[in-house]
Amino acid sequence: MSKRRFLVTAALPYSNGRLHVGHIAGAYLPADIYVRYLRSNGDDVRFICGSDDNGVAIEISARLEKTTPAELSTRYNKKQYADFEGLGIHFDIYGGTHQPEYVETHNRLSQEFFKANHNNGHFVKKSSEQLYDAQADQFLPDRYVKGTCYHTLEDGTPCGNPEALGDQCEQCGNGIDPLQLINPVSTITGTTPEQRTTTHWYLQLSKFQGMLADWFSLVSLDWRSTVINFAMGAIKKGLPERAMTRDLQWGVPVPLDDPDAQGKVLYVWFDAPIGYVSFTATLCQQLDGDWQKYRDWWQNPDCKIVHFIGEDNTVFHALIWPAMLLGTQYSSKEIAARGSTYTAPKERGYYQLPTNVVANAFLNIRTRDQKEEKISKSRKNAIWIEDYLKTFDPDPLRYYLTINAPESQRTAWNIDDFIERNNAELIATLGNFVNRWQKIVTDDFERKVPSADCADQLEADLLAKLKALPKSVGDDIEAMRFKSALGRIMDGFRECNRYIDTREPWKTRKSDGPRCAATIHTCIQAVRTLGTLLEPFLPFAAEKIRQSLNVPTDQWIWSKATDELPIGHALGPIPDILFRKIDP
Ligand code: B3M
Ligand code: ZN
Repeated sequence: MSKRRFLVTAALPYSNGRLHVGHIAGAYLPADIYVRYLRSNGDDVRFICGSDDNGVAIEISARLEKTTPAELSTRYNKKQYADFEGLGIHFDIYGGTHQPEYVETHNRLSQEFFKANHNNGHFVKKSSEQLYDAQADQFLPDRYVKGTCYHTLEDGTPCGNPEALGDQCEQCGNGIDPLQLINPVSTITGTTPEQRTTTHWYLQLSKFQGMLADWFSLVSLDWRSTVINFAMGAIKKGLPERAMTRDLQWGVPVPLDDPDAQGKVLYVWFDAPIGYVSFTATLCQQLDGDWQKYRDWWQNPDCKIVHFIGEDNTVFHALIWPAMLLGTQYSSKEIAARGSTYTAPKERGYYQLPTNVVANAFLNIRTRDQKEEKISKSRKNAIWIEDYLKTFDPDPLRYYLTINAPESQRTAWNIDDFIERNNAELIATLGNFVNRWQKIVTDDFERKVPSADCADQLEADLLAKLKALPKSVGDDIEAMRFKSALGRIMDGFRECNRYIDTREPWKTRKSDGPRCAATIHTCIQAVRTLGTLLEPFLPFAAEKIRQSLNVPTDQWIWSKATDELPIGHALGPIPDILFRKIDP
């Protein structure tokens, strides 16, 4: 059977801050589990990530930290990479849209994308009034203007919120046109902005609606309903045109021979997803000596493309990015002629639409006084990965963020729950089962798999349950149900603990040697299966288990998870402690 091919991406973090547990739960951990599973399953995978370095947020952070965007983004790119590595999240490449080794390829591909869409007639050039901060010498993005809300409430009184932001008023919930704000203030310099005229290129998203809706109807059963519902809802309301250029220094220059394009860059959300492509190209250059090989992954119907993101990125990945991809292939006339029919390209040479866009909801934080709130830098309630890793091991975090994953709705990080699950589930259930028979197999059987002559129905039942697990856990992972998949493995450990409690080998070792041997034999086979299935979730513990069973890495794979270790097989050393107790 030929290998399946997958290109998996995880959202590119902005390189102006550190990573916290919410980021990891949202996109990176599920992506890493999925990739590890695919590899264990024998599939061919490329796992792509890197930092999102362009855009106004990076420029402003650099100004606040009194440094340059280049220095700032490189510093955070390195920190984020170290955080991922510390958690065992290994990408095949960790690029950065403005990092020295990546920026040239990234800019070239981004500009090609823009030109292809431009030549295909998907942009309209328009002038409009925007707020300008003369002191900072830049146009103000909506989020960087504050002022008094001009909306009227249902009872006829004015909202009057003096802290309304340029995109939305948090008090009355209405959208805000920054030009209408009363007493607008730039949040960059605190000065009063003026109005100036500027010109931008607007992507005509509404033209793609029919094709996108048709595409969603084809994939809807495989995608999470939260993503499909969001995307279809947006299409029902109608997709507004969106400016894909900005008045900024820092970014990808607009590649048009037009005086109005001078000094402008692409909107960061235009070039960011192209980072997935440009990092793939750099990876192909590194691996195959040919950057053009990226087409083998992106423009090849044999390859499945899967994007892992947090919920706030859904509009960009499920609607705008697919429109940009279609826009490289079809002109606006061709799209009008096709109406609402989407057909996936069958030949090579055209960008494929994503096979799946997997979005998790937000992870909130529950404080010790049981208040649930959004994780935020300004509230100072975040658990930073850098800090976590100074004290704790990666696997307990991976465990907690998976078993408590915000897959279909928001969940909350709760430190007491984290500690409780570490102590009760990882130590008392999982670690305990791996350890309970180690002394017996060492003292009584010279760390060799003993015979199972005396096995009867109880053993057969347990092994039969375990034999079914690779399929059911694998099905869950293929359907992006990571929480359920890990739950099944933990149920397996619970079952094993009940089994050993029934058999009591610590008693039978004195009274009934053959019975004891069959029990230990069965425990070893059970740990072989469960340990192999654990690898995508808890790779550090799984590796210790593998060494203690003395199974070679090329046998430590999904299809061999239920292969029995033969009688007489010599185990490795007693495993190092798998999980450390955490004192509340
Ligand atoms: N940097 C937003 C975020 O980190 C953005 C993702 C880009 S993915 C192409 O939430
Ligand atoms: Zn308001």
